[in-house]
Amino acid sequence: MPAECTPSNSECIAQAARWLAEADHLLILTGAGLSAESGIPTFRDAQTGFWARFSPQDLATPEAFADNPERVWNWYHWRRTLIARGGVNAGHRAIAELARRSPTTLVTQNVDGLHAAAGSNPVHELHGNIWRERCPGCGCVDLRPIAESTDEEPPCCTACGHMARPDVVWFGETLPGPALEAAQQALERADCVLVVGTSNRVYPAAAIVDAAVRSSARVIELNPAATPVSSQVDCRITAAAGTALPALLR
Ligand code: BJW
Ligand code: ZN
Repeated sequence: MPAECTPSNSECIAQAARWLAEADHLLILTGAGLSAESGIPTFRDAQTGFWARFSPQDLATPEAFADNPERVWNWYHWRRTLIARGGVNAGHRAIAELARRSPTTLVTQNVDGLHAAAGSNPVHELHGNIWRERCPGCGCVDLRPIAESTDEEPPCCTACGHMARPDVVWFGETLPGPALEAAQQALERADCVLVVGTSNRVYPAAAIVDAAVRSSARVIELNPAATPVSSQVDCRITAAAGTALPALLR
């Protein structure tokens, strides 16, 4: 039975800050809402989310890439310019600081690389990284960061010449095993789970949160809007991450 965090956000923040300080092992799971205050759109927010303007079937599936790689690459080039322009925000920095204070596993659905830019290490990226490219031909991953440009030519693999693709996880694709395993292991030992800025609708990432609310860990959700697990978490902070996360440190 969740200890409903009804009174006010400031009381919820005080409660959550105590739980974070007491945690022996903290699991943090983040989503697009964390980077919203960097000016990077989320996916599912009405009006402002990417999926309010673009069809996921046309941009984030292997079929879309096979059908029109230029369109897909252009979208990712444009998103990289938004990320480079926005940079890290106070929420990314606060998460890096939380991980310095307690043993923490940081798992993100975000592909923007902003956790690492804020100093978090390691970062377990469930949906890949937009700054890397991968070759579907020979499987190699180009670890040189992709230049921030709006170059419209899809890049080719330097090893085999096949057209490369963004190293991200599209619908219908499996998630990277090591990141998923890190999340599952952290779930087994975590006594506190902080879920920030995700709609908890995309599986299997959302299954991590489903499992957390069934576990004995204290689950804190930080999101201005309700999600499918909001009624089951132990503490719900309905605020923007860039404000509430720094407040949790104070
Ligand atoms: C703020 C804020 C602020 C705003 N502060 N908060 C079980 C049930 C149903 C379906 C499935 C299932 N299992 C699998 C599926 C299918 C599918 C899926 O989940 N579909 C559902 C959407 C219906 N899953 C998959 O296909 C996955 N693969 C898979 O399961 O493989 C297994 C398999 C393979 C083959 C055969 C058989 C099985 C892969 C999912 C890949 C997701 N990829 C994307 C895009 C690619 C990466 C990229 O280009 O960026 O990843 S989709 C998009 O959604 C992106 C995100 O990482 C992901 C999650 O979104 P997120 O982060 O939650 O963002 P939003 O926009 O949804 O929410 C933002 C939240 O922030 C909101 O709640 C706001 O309120 C909040 N917010 N401002 C704090 N300032
Ligand atoms: Zn190749």
